[in-house]
Amino acid sequence: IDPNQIKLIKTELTRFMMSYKFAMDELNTKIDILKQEFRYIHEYSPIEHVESRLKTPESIVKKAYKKGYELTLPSIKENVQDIAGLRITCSFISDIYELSEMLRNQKDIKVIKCKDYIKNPKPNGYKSLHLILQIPIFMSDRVEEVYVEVQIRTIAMDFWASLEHKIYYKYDKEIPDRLVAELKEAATSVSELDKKMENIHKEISQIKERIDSNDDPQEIS
Ligand code: 0O2
Repeated sequence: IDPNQIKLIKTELTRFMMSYKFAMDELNTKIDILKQEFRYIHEYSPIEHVESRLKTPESIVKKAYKKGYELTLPSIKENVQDIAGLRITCSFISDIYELSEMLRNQKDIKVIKCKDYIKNPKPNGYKSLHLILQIPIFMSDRVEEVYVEVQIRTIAMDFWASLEHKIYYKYDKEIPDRLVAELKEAATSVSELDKKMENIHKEISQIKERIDSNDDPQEIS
C-alpha cells in the first residue's frame, strides 16, 4: 500500500477514536459538575461513583461484525453506539431517574435512546437504566456529533451485574441452570434491598425537612 494512504488511514482512525475520548471527557466533566454542585447545595450527591471506558478498536470491529453492520467508519459511527461508555452508580433508584432528567435537560445533549431495564428487567434479572446520548464535540475544523452510552444503576444493581458478568465469562456465556436460578433469586433480593433503602432514605429526608422548618428539633421523634 502507498505509505501516504497508510498515513491518511491512520490519521482518520486516530481522529475517529479521539472524538469518542473527547465526548467521554466532556460527559465526565458534566457529571462531575452535577456531583460537586449537589454536594455544595444539598450536602448530598445522587452520584456515588463514575467509571468510563472506550471500546478497543478490536471490540468495535467484533461488535459491528457480529451485528452485521457494514465495516466502514460511517456505518460504525452510526450503528455502534457504545464506543464511549459511562457507568454511573447511585445510592437510590430515585437518584437514577433524577440524574437521567438532569442529563436530558442539558441543552447540548440529545437523548437518542432510553432502555429502562429497571422498569423492565432482562429475563436473567439484569437491571439498569441505559441512555444513548449524542453530544457535540468542537474540533479545530468541524463539529462532530458523538454517541455515548450511559448506564445508570444503584450500587446493589451494580454489585449484581458485575458478579453476573464474571460468571457469564467464566462459563463462556453458558451459565449452568442452577447458577441462573440463584442469580435470579439474588436479583430479587437486590430489588427488595433497593426498595428498603429508598424507603429509609425518604423517611430520613422527611425528618430532615421537618427539622429544617422547625425551630424546636425536640418536637420531632
Ligand atoms: P461491555 O463489555 O460491558 O461493553 P444494542 O447495541 O442496543 O443493539 P446491546 O449492545 O446488547 O444491543 O445493548 P444493551 O442491551 O443496552 O446492553 C449494553 C450493555 O449493557 C452491555 O454491553 C453490558 O455492559 C450491559 N448489559 C446488558 N445486559 C446485561 C446483562 O444481562 N448482564 C450484565 N452484567 N450486563 C449487561 P456489552 O457490549 O455486552 O459489553
